[in-house]
Amino acid sequence: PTVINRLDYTPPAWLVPQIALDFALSLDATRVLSVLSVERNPANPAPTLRLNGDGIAARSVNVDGQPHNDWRMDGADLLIDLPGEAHTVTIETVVNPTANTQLSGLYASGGMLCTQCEAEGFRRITFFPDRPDVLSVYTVKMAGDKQKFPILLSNGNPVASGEGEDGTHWAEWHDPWPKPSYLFALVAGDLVASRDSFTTRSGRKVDLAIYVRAGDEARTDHAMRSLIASMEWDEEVYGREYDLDLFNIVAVSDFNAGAMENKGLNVFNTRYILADPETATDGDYDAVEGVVAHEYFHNWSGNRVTCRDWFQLSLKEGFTVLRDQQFSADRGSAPVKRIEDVRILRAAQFPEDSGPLAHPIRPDSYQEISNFYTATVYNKGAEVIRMMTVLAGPERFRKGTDLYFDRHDGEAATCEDFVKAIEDGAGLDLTQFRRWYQQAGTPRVDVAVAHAGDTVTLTLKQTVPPTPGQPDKQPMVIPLRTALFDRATGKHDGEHLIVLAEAEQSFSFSGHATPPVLSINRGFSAPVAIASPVSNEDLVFLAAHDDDPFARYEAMQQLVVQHLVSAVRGELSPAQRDAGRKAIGEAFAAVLADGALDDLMRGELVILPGESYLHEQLAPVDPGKVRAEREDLKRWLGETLKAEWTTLHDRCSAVPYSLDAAARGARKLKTQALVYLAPAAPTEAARRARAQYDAATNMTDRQGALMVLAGLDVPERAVALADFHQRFAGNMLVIDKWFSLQAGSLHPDALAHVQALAGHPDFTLNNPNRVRALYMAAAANPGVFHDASGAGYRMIADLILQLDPINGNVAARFVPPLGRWKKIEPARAALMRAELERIAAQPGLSRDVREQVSKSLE
Ligand code: BAL
Ligand code: ZN
Repeated sequence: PTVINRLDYTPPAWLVPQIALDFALSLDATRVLSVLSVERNPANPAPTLRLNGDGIAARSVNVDGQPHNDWRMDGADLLIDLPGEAHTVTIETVVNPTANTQLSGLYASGGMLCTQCEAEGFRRITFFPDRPDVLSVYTVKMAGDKQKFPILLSNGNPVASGEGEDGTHWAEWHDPWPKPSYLFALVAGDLVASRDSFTTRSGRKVDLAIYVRAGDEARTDHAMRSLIASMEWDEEVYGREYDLDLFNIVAVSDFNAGAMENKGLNVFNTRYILADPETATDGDYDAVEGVVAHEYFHNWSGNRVTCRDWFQLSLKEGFTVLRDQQFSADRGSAPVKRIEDVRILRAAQFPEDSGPLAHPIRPDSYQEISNFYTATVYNKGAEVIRMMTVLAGPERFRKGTDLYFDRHDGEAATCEDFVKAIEDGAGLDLTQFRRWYQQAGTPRVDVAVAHAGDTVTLTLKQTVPPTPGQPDKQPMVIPLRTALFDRATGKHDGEHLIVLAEAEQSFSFSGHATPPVLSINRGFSAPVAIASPVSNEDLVFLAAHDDDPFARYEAMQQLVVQHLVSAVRGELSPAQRDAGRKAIGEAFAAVLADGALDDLMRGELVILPGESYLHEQLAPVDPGKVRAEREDLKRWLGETLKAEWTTLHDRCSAVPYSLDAAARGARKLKTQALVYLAPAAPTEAARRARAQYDAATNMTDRQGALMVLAGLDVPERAVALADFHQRFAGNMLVIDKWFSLQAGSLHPDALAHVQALAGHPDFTLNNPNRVRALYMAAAANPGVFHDASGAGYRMIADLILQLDPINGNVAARFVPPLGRWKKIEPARAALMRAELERIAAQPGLSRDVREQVSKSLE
């Protein structure tokens, strides 16, 4: 396989300051005429113009207006040797959008045409130096059937339009901002717009439009409000103003990812645009707000300052994830947002960091860049920049980002450029900190606490585990917000920022006559795993008293993790099991009774650690035992606190629907109560769930009730599932929920349900949302995936093989769950490995799947 290495970067030999594209649109044969103004790049004197291609053929090549035959192919790329300094190169290609099931490049979705070019889709449309360091001013003309494609959109501003012959029309767009090809977009289809406007702080009126299919426009209000709020927030918090007279969003049902930040023309998965109370949960509302903000924020962190090469992906993604997290924290409950973000990191990124596909946030090599749109590059990337905010404080960090935007506006920059700008602007020395960009693996910090006289000494030892290609690691810079609580008063004497920079380091604090209770990594100030021997008693204390909400949550998690890990390992005597449960029960009861807590936060505190996070604490893992112990604890909590859960369910059921925090908190807790009652009192839980389902005025309540019913072997289950399917027939996003709830359920026959659902008339491999709804939920459900027979592994391997020729990008996303075999107990591990070998033996795999599978077998 061809491996691309970060250190092999060379500048392009030719630049393309201008490109004019002309599209004759058709669903199955779109003709693309591309006129490139090319100029020699003084940074690289090579004579050859390399135009990348992928699955396309040049119908004609002209240079400076003359037919040109002196070109050659190098694999899929078209090469032309050019003398002199500047030329005009014209190339004609024809593409078939309907046949493009990969959904990369120009493709058809339900009769409309749209594009997805990041990372390397533009080369599937026309030949071009398809690399992010070639920035061009685009002029795009498109013509097509007026009935089929009444709306014609591209980046920038519309400059001309008119009628053609035979029922056709045309439009021309011009984007004044030079951009790389991955930010190009074109949309043509029968769409309706919801419109609004925003006036920037310097007085530019920006017309906003969200284009959707007719009938969906009533579900765009939340996305529009989120867009306006994002535009305001970026001005206030980062001083970033929008730079065009219009901002368009298009929602499309067939989409590989969540959304795409094309300049002035964001293209979104419908999932992150459409929301109304009846069809979208509170979580869906938050996701819409977060993704709309994320794509909007890319206008500066990504578009105005873009990436030099794809190894720098975290430059725009890590930073933009941080920005969207900060925005959502400001819009709602900051503590709850932080907990959710850490939960995602632990569930998705920690396993990446400890598996065969581990890579630094700035990878050193890749075979297929699509495989590096990962939780590491995105979420750990955000955590790394968040640590800079902890080290610098908000004002100094802002000086750093101002300098970054000033210095690199209009450029294709590197992660190093970002770090240097923060260093210079914020006045930090990040020399050693840069290791976060180089070293993969989640650092582990072992904490020992000693008390003598009135002094407490913390001895911290860090270990960065070996990862593929990186056997030896250097110490990282780890900022840990820390507090020492006095047991008697329940208070601490102020927070300390400890910066651990050596392999082992001690920190002393005086003024503690008695041994205090340690609260460390408050707010999750560093993306590390803390190993600290805290007694159950102290964890119960912190869960009740810590003034840092994240630390409170963390104490609850640690209490449960310690117990479940020991239980799974068979280390608990009956007396220890009782004592562990008693401590957990006490902490839960205190949380349920604490009048000072809001319900949103209460809802977080009573969520048990997820199975994937528990798996990370165990090696090798027996997923069956983890499931059994976790469910048994849930049942015990359901029984022990039955009166509390039923009272809670009654109280929360009386709160009317609104989007305010109190009502959202009530909805969250209402379903949590059912989650605990379900294993303890299934008949009672099913009755309550059915009542919640029937009385639901909104999707949060309805989905929550259905989730609980889907996991129970009760008569209400089939009735509610059938009702849901019939009630929402035709609404693709809601039918996705119907698939996913069944695939993710705790029902003992969930695997058989998934196998049957694969044959359901509503199932298709051609729609990524539908594939993910069924199979990603199944792969994330240990009860299905890790079925001891190996049938879950076989099902996912079969899916990968079937999906790969249709959509290699989406197929490759299913490899990592199988790739975790080394962490799993030997019998299952052998079955997982055998499935990976079966996939590897298949000829003609996509580069995406081939890379993931071969790395997973190493
Ligand atoms: N750039 C790909 C989609 C996103 O991260 O916004
Ligand atoms: Zn992004």
